[in-house]
Amino acid sequence: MTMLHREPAVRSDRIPTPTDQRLAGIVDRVLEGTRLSREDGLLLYDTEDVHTVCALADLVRRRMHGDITWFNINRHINYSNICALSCSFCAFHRKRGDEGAYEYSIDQIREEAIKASEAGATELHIVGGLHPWLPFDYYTSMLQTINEVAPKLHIKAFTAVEIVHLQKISKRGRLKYQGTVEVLKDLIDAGLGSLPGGGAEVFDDRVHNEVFKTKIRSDEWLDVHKAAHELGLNSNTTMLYGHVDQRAERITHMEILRKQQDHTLRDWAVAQGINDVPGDVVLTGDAGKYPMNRLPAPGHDGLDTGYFQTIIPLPFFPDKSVLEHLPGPSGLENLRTLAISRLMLDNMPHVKAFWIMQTLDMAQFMLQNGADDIDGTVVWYDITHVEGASTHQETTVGDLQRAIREAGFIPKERDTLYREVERTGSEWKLASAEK
Ligand code: V47
Repeated sequence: MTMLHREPAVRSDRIPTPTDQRLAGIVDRVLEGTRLSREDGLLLYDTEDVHTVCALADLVRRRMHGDITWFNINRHINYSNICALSCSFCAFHRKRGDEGAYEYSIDQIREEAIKASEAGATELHIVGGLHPWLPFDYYTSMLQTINEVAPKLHIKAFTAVEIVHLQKISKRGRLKYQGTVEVLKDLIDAGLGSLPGGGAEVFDDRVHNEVFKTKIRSDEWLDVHKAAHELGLNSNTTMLYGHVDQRAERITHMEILRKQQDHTLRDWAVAQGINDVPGDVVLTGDAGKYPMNRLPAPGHDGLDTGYFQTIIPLPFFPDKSVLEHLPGPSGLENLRTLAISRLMLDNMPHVKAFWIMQTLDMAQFMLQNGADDIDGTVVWYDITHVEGASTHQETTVGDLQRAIREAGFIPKERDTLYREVERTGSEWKLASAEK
């Protein structure tokens, strides 16, 4: 893996004097590269001085990634919207026989994989509902078929919620954690490359009971990702906020993720002599105290496991859900939440502004306030339809690059594991391949 060595693009003198004096300590800690506390997180939400919150997030983002913004060329496949659950925030789920209920056949998935590969995509992002009747071998056949027809495509598939469902239907493993490991091994053998971050929602029992009671709880979600990391898979994480959750509960969510990532990265950090390990693994500090822009791919530079690559804050989109009466978060709340995620999640290499849920216009602001990744070309997306979008939610590479440049950054294409991609038309290879 190639480490990019460059000087931090933002100097401390670019941080304006806070108009809220209570932020002075936080400014010092961010400049020092010291971990922020829960109280700091709450204050970042409480303050009216959003400008300073965003400027701090931008400083950290530029320390880690300089002027680069990552994007990828991908396709989403939502293989079925039939779901045994009926979460009140979700407008995607249908029951069998409902109008609009669908499931892809393996032949349809094969076709989509061929089309994606011919178009030069590097990734398929595959998620769906908890289908009550599809057997376990539907899922392994799906992965095997994609691998056969498009072996270069990285398959990022199945949220932790789906993995637990697959564990149940595959009847593998009498012990819960061991069962997760076994089902993941089967999926890896069939071609699974990483886990997406969906289904995390907000790690809080009160919120869980109110809006997604039948879904797995935070401990199970975290265990699936732990097992994936132990097996060498990378994964992402999300936070679906702005419905019935309180801001303090979002900070709890961030603290829980940070703690799990500390555990995952501690051995690697000790091997690298980073920070004051064992303890916090802070990657957002000054140059020299952390690997300049990102963690190595699993299996490199003393890192034996996978890890969380990216936090993707997802603003709740109320339309057509049971919670349609709620307003959803405002643009400013989205910006603040993204900036706070960057500041609190100091051991998460990347922060993604998923343009489909933020809109491309808003995602541009987010790049200037903590995000270093905008996701990809997507093409088909059925889970949310922001601003009345159809399922065809595609943007071109040109549009992504233009949006990134206009926001003041240099667009760089990545693969799913954040390795730089070199491309001529639909032909691509990893930039590190020739080095
Ligand atoms: O799991 C569902 C959320 C997630 C709504 O890993 C909603 O790279 C807002 O996880 N309003 C799917 N959000 C999206 C997701 C994702 C997206 C892009 C990249 C990655 C990645 C992951 O969307 C679901 C759920 O948490 N969701 N309904 C809604 N009404």
